[in-house]
Amino acid sequence: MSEITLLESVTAFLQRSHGHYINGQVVRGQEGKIFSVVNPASNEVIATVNRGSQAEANAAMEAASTAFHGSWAQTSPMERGNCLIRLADLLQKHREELAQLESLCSGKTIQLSRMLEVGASAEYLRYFAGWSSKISGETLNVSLPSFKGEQYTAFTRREPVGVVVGIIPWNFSIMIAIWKLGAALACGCTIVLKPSEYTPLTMLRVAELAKEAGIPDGVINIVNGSGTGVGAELLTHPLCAKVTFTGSVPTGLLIGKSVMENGLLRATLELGGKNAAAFLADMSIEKIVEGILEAGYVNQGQICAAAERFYIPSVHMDAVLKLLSERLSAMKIGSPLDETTEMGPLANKEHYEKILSLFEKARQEGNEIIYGGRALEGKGFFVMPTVIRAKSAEDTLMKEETFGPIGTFLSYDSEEELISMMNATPFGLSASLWTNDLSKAMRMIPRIRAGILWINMHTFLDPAVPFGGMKSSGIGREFGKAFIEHYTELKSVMMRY
Ligand code: TXE
Repeated sequence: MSEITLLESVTAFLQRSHGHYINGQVVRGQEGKIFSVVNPASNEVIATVNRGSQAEANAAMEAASTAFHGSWAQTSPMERGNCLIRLADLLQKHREELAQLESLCSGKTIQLSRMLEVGASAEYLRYFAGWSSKISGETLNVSLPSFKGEQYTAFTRREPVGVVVGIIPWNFSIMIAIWKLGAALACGCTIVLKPSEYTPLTMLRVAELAKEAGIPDGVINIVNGSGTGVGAELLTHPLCAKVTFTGSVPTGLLIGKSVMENGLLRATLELGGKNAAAFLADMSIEKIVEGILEAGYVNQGQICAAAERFYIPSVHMDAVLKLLSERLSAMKIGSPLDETTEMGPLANKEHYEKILSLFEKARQEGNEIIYGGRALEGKGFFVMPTVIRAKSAEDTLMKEETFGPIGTFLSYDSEEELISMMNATPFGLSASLWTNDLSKAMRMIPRIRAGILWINMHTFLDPAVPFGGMKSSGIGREFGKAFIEHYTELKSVMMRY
């Protein structure tokens, strides 16, 4: 194992006493209320962070509201975009520092942290920056006749919703926060972000870079602490105009209920699922296995759009499971700070315990564990990448989101059977279909219920392509121009003359 050397700036940052970032200032918070950040590769505490309460939630919401009505409202759309571009430049300049911090907190391999948490985040910011100067309403023709010969005209305006609260999960703590922040700021909103209590550090550093990028104080605020504590304070705060959340389905349902009860607040909810990847019989065994590795095992399977249900033609099943097991056994599992590592630990102890209990459940239900299905020895939260052959579509592992490196497999014989199995779930975030027969794919596309459907690819997100769930996988869309609708209010103006 050869680990990269930590930068001095990373070691120094970890040693600081951390809290929040409010109105352009580092805020330590109240004494004695701290929680620990644990490195999941070693199970060691690497930093402590202040637990926010009502006082910090209030201060952040007030700062965001003052900036929304003041400095940010006075910033032209072009300059708003320039701010995001300068922040993108600074993310890239500090790429290694941010990537190392993120890998230490989340167990993500350093290569993925560099590429997605920092590299892709910078690209998302540049994409949103372009939109900031292109958000506008329409001029409309009034349709009804006038009574006395007077004239009418009408137009629409897109106005920013106001202060946005963003609740962030631990799986991509920079990139998902940047999705929310970029969309909000491009539309003229300000934001208060609450990172996951497992990964509270990196956005504190990004907020400092935002100040350096010239983003006015109060436009971006970070409050740390628990979801049910400070998270709930933010959601129910009278100055909150919109909530944007990415995370688990149960928490999403709670948040959805809370925003409705708090005066029909606007909400974007991007929740999990039980995404399907289906391979048609014309694919070679080699191509099927490459597709499965892409769809199910990147970042230890901790990607909301990753596939967890795999449907394989009966004739190919045994050969696919054999080759997949061989590929997984060759995968390098180890320290996230080793550049050659392909798979790191699970992100936190609670998640690790949940995955171990799901292995147990699969055994109890008589599923066949073809490969893996156990923890790896050592202090960190490592498990083996796992291949499970289900008995039926009713098995727990075919129905419940694991969010881990577990592929569960079922075979099928006809396309009708395949489509009905793919759709037999309350969720609908993503799906993929793999075939060389594109006319067959085109006929199947309208029948598959998922917010994003990939053909011959999986988990590839792009800022230009809308992303969000159907059914219980969420409400609203991120990216494309679809995001604008969710961060602005549409105001119609009619005039008689
Ligand atoms: O997620 P939560 P957790 C899945 C994954 C994992 C499980 C639990 O299977 O094992 O969810 O993880 C905040 N009001 N996913 O507990 O609860 C919380 O502080 C306001 C899937 O970490 O969804 C954190 O900032 N906020 C997933 C954020 O919500 C609340 C990504 C996410 O936490 C809150 C992560 C409340 N009442 C986990 N309760 C995906 N699909 O992307 C919690 N939070």
